[in-house]
Amino acid sequence: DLRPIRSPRGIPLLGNTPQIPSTNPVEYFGELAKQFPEGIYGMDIAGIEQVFVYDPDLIAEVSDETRFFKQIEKTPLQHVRDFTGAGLFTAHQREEEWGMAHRILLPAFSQRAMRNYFGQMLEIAQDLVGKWESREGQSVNITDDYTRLTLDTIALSGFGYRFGSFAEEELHPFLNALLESLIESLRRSQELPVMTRLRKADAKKYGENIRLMQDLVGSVIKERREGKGSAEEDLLGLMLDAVDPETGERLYDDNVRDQVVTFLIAGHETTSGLLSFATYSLMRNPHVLAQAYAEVDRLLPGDTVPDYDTVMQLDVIPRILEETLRLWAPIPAISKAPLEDTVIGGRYELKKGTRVNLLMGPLHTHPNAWDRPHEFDIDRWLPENRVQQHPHAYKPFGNGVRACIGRQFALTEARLALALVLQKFKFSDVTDYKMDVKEALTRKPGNFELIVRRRQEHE
Ligand code: MNH
Repeated sequence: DLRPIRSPRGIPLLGNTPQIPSTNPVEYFGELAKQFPEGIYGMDIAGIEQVFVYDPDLIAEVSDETRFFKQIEKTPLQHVRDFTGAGLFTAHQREEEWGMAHRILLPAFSQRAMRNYFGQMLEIAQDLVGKWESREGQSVNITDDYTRLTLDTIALSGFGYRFGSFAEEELHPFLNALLESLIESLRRSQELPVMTRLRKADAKKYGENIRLMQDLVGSVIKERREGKGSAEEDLLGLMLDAVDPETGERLYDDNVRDQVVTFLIAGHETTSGLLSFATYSLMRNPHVLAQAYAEVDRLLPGDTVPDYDTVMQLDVIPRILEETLRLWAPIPAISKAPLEDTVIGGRYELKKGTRVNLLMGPLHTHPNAWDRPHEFDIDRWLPENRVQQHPHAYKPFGNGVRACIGRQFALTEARLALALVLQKFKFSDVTDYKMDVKEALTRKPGNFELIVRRRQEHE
């Protein structure tokens, strides 16, 4: 009993291409979902048929790794490869580099391994606190400072490299090069190659930005090889020295470079977004903020310096992060493709290789899986409520073997940062900030500023 996958009305020849906005396209795809309550729709974009899915039962099928895989072709990641190559995030499943790096690095991302990074995470979180203490009563750009935090944290704990972002008024040039490269790669994925070839000046700038990122990473690796910087078992140490148990080989030099660029990107953009959206959500939900303050004052009274075990005892803060990832997933969509022609939901035909986009927003608020879906309710994440959840209605870290390797890292870092920030500061939102999402490969609040003040006793 097959049924066609419905589509928004398009235009002859051009299909749906002209209706897709160049800014925040995923937000637009989420809006369209409201017109297709069946939880799936299709669109013809630049001559390629794409499918959008957000019904939890359909997502359960798309999450079946015997039927679907992470396909890089036909997605923007194909162009992101211009600067991350066969790094973990953008590697084709068939590329040997993916399996080698995955096997070598997986132990470094276990919950147990997080203890090793904690000292460095704390050091950078204290840099953030120091900056905000010096801005008493002033407006700070929350997202930019969380970006400094997360970039400096992954660079120091992963590679023993100090960006020193908190000492600078401007964000590090690496970040500008990254942002411009991401924009260019997304643009390339939305136009015909003939158009890309005409934009000669943009191509030149793209090349320069990529060189800037690769040169920076090259010097990090060189310093390590020359024995400067920490030589411990951090990510870089593993990548340079460890032997893959399956092939008996080390990672190739170019691949180490691509992995470091990958981790610098994947390791900071998303966590910065998470912390920004969490702070925003706390401002909007004062009763939850009060619970968070109460928890911090109980576990970290006065100026107690957090240690790893205390951070692992937090309960309210982790639930704030889970709920933030539900309503504001920093990666708003991921793509999968069927390995062979298949049918989902017993009725929708998908051809092998079709780009199937999982839309986090509509999935994470789907009425079949969530009560009061748009309410920020951290009690959903109490153990007794968790067990009743739909098993495939929450995918902020992706799915299967290609799910986020840095999940524990992100959550440990974010728990610590939020706890420390709440121990020290209160915020006021005098401009009554209205959420203004900015999408690149990930999404973040744009121009999110708050006034920071030190908390006094009994506040
Ligand atoms: Mn992360 C893959 C979300 C933090 C490193 N990450 C993914 C995917 C999602 C994701 C979704 C799957 C993408 C896809 O299917 O195409 N990641 C997050 C979120 C946070 C996050 C929401 C923070 C919050 N990620 C981090 C951190 C690191 C990291 C921190 C590194 C320290 N992530 C990765 C890598 C991959 C990945 C590497 C690719 C893994 C693979 O394909 O093998």
